[in-house]
Amino acid sequence: MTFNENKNRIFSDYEEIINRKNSISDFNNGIFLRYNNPVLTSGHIPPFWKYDFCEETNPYLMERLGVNAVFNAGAIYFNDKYCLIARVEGNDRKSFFAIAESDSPTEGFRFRNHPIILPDTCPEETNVYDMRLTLHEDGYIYGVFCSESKDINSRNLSDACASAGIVRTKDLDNWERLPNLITKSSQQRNVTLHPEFVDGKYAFYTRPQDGFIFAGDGGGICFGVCSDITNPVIENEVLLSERRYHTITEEKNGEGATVIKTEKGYIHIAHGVRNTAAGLRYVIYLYVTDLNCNTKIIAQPGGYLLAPIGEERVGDVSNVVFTNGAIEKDGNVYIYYASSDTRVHVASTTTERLLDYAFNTPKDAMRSADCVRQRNLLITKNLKLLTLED
Ligand code: M1P
Repeated sequence: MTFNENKNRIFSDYEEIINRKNSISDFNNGIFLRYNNPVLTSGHIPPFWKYDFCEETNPYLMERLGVNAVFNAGAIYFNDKYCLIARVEGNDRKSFFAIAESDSPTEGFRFRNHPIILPDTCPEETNVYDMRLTLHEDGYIYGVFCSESKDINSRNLSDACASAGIVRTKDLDNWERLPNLITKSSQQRNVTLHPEFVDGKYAFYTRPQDGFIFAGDGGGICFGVCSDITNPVIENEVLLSERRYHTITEEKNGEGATVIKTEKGYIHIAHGVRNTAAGLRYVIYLYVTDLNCNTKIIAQPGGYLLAPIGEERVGDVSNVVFTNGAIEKDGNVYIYYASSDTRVHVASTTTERLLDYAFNTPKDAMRSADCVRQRNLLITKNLKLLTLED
């Protein structure tokens, strides 16, 4: 194959991926729909981000800067487009942010020509990832993300520090960097900004943690406020969605997409983590908070909303589903979730279905004996309805 033939092949393979139609999969639990293709993969990365297309300097047409994975995308509907700000991870393990947009919520996402240039204000910052996008009532779109640096107090090469970086924009082109969030916890990840002022203050969902990987004494997802977003300090974090023994949040949890406001409460789509002999397992769960009291949970179905299945279970960090972005438009909800730190999928549903799920799914009964009682109530009711013999 000549250089030019090879180049044409690379671009036509890329266009085929971008223009691939998506279709609803056979999965059906009444709560949400899954789609057959991921909406973003490393194949969606423009070839000119990876190859040097100059025949003189790259006669073998090699990838010079490969991309390993595209995952954990923040999401927003902006200027009539569904916009995803994905975590793009190079072969060198460093992540950066890039915007992919489409007229459709479920297919056709194309990255803009350049990744986002974040103001480089923290010399110690080594890696950035997992941006949550919030259109705040102050008029800005905020991006809150994990800013990671080496733990200089530890001799262990793998010890790192996570904190919450904050940027804001009005056009998704020009980004202003604010100082990292300060809380009493030594580390923070999965921090998400609430879209409205609460008592005149900016409000955040946080996830305090003692160490980089494990939450330690961090009890779960917390809520805290700060008066000045340009000097963001949270003095007091109130525990909101707690980790509990022998549940899907036993090891840790974290706020996901920015909350969706409904007439019945704020819908939160978060992740929960348990430990297993095969490593950590990440699932997505849902809870609802009171419109008049941000620290009061008014619905929390037992168990998970969405867990990894099929190819979702395999990737760089297997057995993981993770969301940091959802878009609600005209009552339809698109949950963008990544699988196994490798690719981004979409699940579609409606606010009506999510509220039905939230308020009518039994709570976690917490003990096997109570769970079987709970299930038997359902079975007995159904046997009568289905006129089956008991
Ligand atoms: O590897 C799974 C996820 O692990 C982290 O999430 P958490 O802080 O809850 O453990 C994040 O690094 C996330 O990016 C990643 O997908």
